[in-house]
Amino acid sequence: MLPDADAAISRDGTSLILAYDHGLEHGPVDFAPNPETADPERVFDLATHDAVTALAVGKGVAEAYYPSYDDDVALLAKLNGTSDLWMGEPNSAVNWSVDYAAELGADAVGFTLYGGSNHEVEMAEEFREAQEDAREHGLGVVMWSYPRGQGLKNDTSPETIAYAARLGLELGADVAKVKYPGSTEAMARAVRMAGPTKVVMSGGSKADDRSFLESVAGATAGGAKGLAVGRNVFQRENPVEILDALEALLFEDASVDEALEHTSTVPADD
Ligand code: FBP
Repeated sequence: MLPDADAAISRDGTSLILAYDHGLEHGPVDFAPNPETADPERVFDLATHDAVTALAVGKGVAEAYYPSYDDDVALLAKLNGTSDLWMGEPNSAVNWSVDYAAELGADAVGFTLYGGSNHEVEMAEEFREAQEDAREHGLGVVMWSYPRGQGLKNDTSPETIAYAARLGLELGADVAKVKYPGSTEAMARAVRMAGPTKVVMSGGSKADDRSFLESVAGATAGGAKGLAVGRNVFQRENPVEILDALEALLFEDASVDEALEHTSTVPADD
């Protein structure tokens, strides 16, 4: 981890990364709730929202769309990814090099590591190459740190998430993106384990406005420096509203109730 390596994808040390690698990771099913979002241009337009500090996409989408947005959007090049059609032990193909990502104008690179998978060793070796190449280009490195595989099924227990965050530090990530472990205390432990590596919360499947914003507030109260979110933004009927709410929560010190005023959810009575 290098100080300020994430500066290009953060604002005042906090990141709101819009993740849009779902067409690869999950397939078209993720676009069904808001079919317009199958069109990457819609999501690039969303990424121009002031709240968004970077857009995470794979190579093909970056190649096709980023040239029209490179003045307005910071590119987080998601280097590896595998489709949901793959039925083997968790693994992720490296789909583009850091050199090519830099050529396309990337501001940082992203890499999934499935700690605990039978493929952990090769993934860690691939991460090592990407991390060192990123250093040569002066690019920050974000690790999607998702322990899973063998006996570990998408585990979000506090101990597993603390380990996931620690893997980010141990392997040289500037930012570790981990699932929300369910409480502020558990997130605080993960943040402690990550040391200088910043921890951001992974958005998860779509939740109602209040629960989603409460989990973001819980994570940041535990020291998380923002979030990387996909479905909880682009699957909403009005993604701009939730981005307004996230901007208030992450960058303007708003409470959850105050942030909810940007959405159509009616705040609870006192
Ligand atoms: P979400 O906010 O939609 O959960 O996106 C975050 C993310 O890490 C994406 O970048 C990725 O496509 C997806 O989650 C992977 O989710 P999982 O592997 O847990 O199904």
